[in-house]
Amino acid sequence: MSLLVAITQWEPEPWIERFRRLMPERAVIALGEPFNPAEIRYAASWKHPPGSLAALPNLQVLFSLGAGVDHLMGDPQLPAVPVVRVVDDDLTNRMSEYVVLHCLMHLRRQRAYDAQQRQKLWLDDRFQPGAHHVRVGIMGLGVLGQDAARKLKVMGFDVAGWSRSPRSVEGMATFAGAEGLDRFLARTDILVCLLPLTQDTRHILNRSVFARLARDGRLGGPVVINAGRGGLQVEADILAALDDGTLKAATLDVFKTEPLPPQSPLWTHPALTITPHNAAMSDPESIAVQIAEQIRNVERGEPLRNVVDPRTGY
Ligand code: NDP
Ligand code: OXD
Repeated sequence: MSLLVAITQWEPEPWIERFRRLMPERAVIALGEPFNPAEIRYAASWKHPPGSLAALPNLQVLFSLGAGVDHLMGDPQLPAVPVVRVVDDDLTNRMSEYVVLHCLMHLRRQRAYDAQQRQKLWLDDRFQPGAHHVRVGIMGLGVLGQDAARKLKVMGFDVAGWSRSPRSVEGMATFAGAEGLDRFLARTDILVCLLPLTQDTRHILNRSVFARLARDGRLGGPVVINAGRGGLQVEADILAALDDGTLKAATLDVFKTEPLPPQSPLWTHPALTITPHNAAMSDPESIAVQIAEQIRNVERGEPLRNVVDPRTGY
């Protein structure tokens, strides 16, 4: 009944330490330590090396340590067991903080004032539209998208959302599927992407989508904020759209290649704000507790929560 913890790109120690503290009755093994594959019933992964979970004959459940599961779905040798993802209030709150922060930053032109401060320039341009004049469109109305939408509405933004299947969220226009996309884009000044990366969403943030955003908004051009996944965006299209005015500005937390390579032109584009994939970090403290609880529930015969649908891939 052991748990194998397979983490790359994050520090594994805080996770291992918490799992061991929470489940003293079972072995918690870090990938790289010696173990008997037949004893592993559960695995917890953040970007495990592809194939490293393939030969576990008694594996029952695979836990993603993040909300997104594209890092698992990309493993051609992924074991055919239920995949459980993170749904966590702390993570959700952090993402909403990020989305609200960056929508407000674009609304209040903070990057321009930062530049002015460096030059000791006192230029009060006075042109600041109210949030109620700015239309935010959230792509992805799941756990994160809905929470961000609610908090943006509290700030006064005019919020709408787009999802795969029709969703209704109180006090907000919603659009769904390919047939709803054009109308959604046409009423959007700030496009916030909180989609999962799947076969259907890869490269959805492309030139054609940018060109269909509203051109009559109060920000002087459309803005894109992507905190979903790097694979959702075509980075060359973002640069070209910023250069030719199709986009006014963008905030990116996620990239095709992470860490973003030093030679990437994204780093230095004046209209881009870049953060290092930390819009919403997984906190080992709360997430390890949830996983330990799910394991205990499974062993009592209770159903798993937050199971990924293998047909949709999220
Ligand atoms: P959910 O699964 O709860 O929601 C996903 C939403 O995307 C749903 O509304 C879903 O539609 C919609 N969607 C999926 N496919 C399509 C499609 N083809 N067309 C239109 N809409 C689609 O996910 P979360 O909200 O929990 O997380 C979203 C993503 O955020 C994660 O997958 C991850 O990539 C990213 N993330 C990034 C973090 C960061 O730090 N940058 C941290 C955490 C997550 P429907 O409602 O119809 O199912
Ligand atoms: C996640 C992430 O998916 O941190 O949770 O990106």
